[in-house]
Amino acid sequence: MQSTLSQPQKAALPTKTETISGSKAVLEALIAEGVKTIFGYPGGAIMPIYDALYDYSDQLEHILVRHEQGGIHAAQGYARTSGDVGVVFATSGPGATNLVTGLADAMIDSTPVVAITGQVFAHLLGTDAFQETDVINITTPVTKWNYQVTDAAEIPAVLAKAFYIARTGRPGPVLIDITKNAQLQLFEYEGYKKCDHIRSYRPKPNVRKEYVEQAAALINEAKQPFVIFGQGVILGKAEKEFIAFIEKAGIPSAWTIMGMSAIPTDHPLGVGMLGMHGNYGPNVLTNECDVLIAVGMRFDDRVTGRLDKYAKQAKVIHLDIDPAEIDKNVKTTVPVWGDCKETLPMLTELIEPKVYPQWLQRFRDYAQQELEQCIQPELHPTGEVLTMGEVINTLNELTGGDAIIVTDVGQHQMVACRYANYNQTKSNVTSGGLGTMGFALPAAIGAKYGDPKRTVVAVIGDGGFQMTLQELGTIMQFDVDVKILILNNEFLGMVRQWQQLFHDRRYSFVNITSPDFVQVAKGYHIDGNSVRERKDLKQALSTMLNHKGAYLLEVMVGKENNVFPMVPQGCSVAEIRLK
Ligand SMILES: Cc1ncc(C[n+]2csc(CCOP(=O)(O)OP(=O)(O)O)c2C)c(N)n1
Repeated sequence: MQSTLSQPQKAALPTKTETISGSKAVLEALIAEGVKTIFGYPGGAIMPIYDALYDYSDQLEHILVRHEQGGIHAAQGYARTSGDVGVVFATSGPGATNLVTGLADAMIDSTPVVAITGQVFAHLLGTDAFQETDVINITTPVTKWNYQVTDAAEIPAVLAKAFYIARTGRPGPVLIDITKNAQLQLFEYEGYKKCDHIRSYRPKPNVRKEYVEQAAALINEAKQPFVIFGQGVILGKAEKEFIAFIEKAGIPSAWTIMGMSAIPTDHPLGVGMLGMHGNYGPNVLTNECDVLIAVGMRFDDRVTGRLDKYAKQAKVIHLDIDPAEIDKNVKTTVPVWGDCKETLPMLTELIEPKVYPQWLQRFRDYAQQELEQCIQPELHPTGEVLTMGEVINTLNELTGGDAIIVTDVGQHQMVACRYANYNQTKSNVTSGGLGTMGFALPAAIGAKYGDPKRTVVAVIGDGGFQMTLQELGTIMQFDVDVKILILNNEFLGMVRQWQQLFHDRRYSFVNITSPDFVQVAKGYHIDGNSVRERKDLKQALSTMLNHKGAYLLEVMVGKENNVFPMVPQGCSVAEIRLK
């Protein structure tokens, strides 16, 4: 990967007041916040910031994406693998509106991103000026906070607030819109002060000990407790605390798609993935546990299925940092509002060490049924065509579970998440809540910048790849070492599966033609290959992984390969079907 940076630089903070431009203040703020990489795309209304950036190339690395949507997905990928805030720049009007999907995606998946948009001169606001859009109103529902700056003197404090809000509490995207006059304006700069408090914003509540005690009492009395966890464990950097908790409690634990990789896939208490295409046991047994302990997850409808038939028999303990999540979808018996990095150790101290061999065995029995009826046929098909599962399984063999897997949206996403192995945290990057096709390729670029030492494999469908394939240009220009694995079923597979199962196989506009992906990659000077036969699969994957630099591998898979198990929409989790 080409890096224009040598060593991380210290922020060149002035020791006394000096006169600087608003644009320079923006870049000083980024440096003071520890930002090293910006994803972005220039344009008229953000030109002063780009002009200032010209002098900062030894301190800030700017990755020129090919579309602003690519920029924000890259910033999201960066945030997800680095554990820090991703930053994206865009110009006003179309540049800013191109960020909207990514902001919505970051909002629903709690991803810390700071987006900085240029805006027309303040005196032109409201005049339908060239490339003027009311980005503040457009992005209000899809940002944790947004703000328009019209005076340069506001910039340091506003950006300090932006980073504080993006990364604290339940993280999320923040958009700061800066008018061109404010970027150009000179002002008396008094240095940058990081924000650590905002009136009326309480990112971290004081934990109520009595609720932790009530939760511990419920857990200590439970006969069949079950832990379900989400990305809150990763965002709270509480993986160790979480593992200590489940290991002392001895409780079987299942992850949501966003919680994946918080514990190693082969952890003895890990019983698999929840949700519509999750594993059999954790879905069925949600409706048989007596105490359900939800940690850093939000009871998304894809996880709960039909709510009026969800875990009705269980007492529910919900640990979450966002009070809005408690009682939102599922009525809680004991709410534990707080940062799970704090609440989990408090709970661990109060619980008795236990094991539940018979209860755990029930998960294993269901896993065995799933293995026989679902997994074995997927991994060892009798037919000639490759299945998505065997591709991911072979990838596992070669990466040993050490790679970061970035997925797009569709069948391949569900298969990648179900079949990929993870040894370490922050290894699964996917668009969970919004389900944004086109996410994976740019997010993989950001994921690589966020954790450059690790292998990054983007698993993408033939449909989703065609949504953001222009980012091959970014990969080419900045020599980004991402491996692109396209699972090509010549269909918009997930929609086709639903049409097959619920619309009498009326395949309405899901037949998608693709270009020669290998030739497309070659046009961007990226090597690649395409395979369709089992005998070639392992070698092709190995060549991809061992290739120096980016590589695209297309694997032709069964056209009507379906993803099972599945909880049909409108059904209870207990009605999950193996076929
Ligand atoms: C931007 C966007 N448009 C439409 C959809 C609806 N959708 C969900 S999955 C899917 C099919 C994806 O097809 P492909 O990328 O080929 O992956 P596959 O399901 O075949 O693995 C579609 C159209 C979406 N999730 N995102």
